[in-house]
Amino acid sequence: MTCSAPPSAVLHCGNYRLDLARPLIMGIVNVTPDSFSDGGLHARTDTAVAHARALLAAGADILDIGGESTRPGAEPVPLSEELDRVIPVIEALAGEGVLLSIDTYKPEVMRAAVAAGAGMINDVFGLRQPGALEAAAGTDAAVCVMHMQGTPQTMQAAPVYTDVVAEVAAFLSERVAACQAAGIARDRIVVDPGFGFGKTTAHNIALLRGLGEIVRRTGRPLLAGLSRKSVLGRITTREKATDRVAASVASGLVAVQNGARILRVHDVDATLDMVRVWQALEEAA
Ligand code: 7PM
Repeated sequence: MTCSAPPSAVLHCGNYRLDLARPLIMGIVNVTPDSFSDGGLHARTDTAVAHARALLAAGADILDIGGESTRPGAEPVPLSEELDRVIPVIEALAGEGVLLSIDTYKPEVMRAAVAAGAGMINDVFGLRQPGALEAAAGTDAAVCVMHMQGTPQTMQAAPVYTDVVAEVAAFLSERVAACQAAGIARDRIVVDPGFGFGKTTAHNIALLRGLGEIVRRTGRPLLAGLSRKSVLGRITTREKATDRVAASVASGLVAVQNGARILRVHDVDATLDMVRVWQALEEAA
């Protein structure tokens, strides 16, 4: 089931229109409990907002704000705790003139985040949790639907695919159809193969090589999240996530060359340099 239409160049995200003619950079903002000082809610909000502003200054086009409820291997965070983490950060950044994305799979967090100013919903469960599709459809935000085999608690135990590229493409096509059936217009939808979410090293490599096929089959703009991931640690033998910046940029370039239009990254500055190099070569073509 192929779709020959090119991914639309403009993504509708609430009041924002995102031009995807060039690859965009989504900076990661984790709102996590402060492990250094017990500074409480205000200190945590301030730390996250300061980090977000630094990512903006470095050239981020989108900020992805997460309360750490969807990290691989992580235990779920209670709803009230997740709201307490992310909503104050979204409120503080809502006037900055940048697209804010909420990283959540909980319908209540989606609604509250969009009400507070988020224009994109990033759901690692691909809007499969009860009520998530309806919650997203009830907003005018863009949605990023991601593929994951299993759950964050179990997914890395023993991932199995016959043809990982075909299966991820089929899953994402089904989720795009489900979104549209729920009333989410096609021009609001982004797809994501979910690097590291129920995938071995070989699966991740096959997906990176096959990104173009996923773009063609889904007919939607593709977001790639490879930044500092453990697959890059295994390939490079870099144990510390912060030592994986070069590998992140290298894999990001391959993703862009294979059709990715949004890169979800920690290292916005290095990623922007890469995108500029790629762009200079594109413009000379
Ligand atoms: C530990 C391991 C902590 C992995 C955090 C992670 C994606 C995402 C994440 C992605 C989209 C991370 C991941 N990854 N959302 N959320 N795509 N759309 O590296 O690949 O931040 S959590």
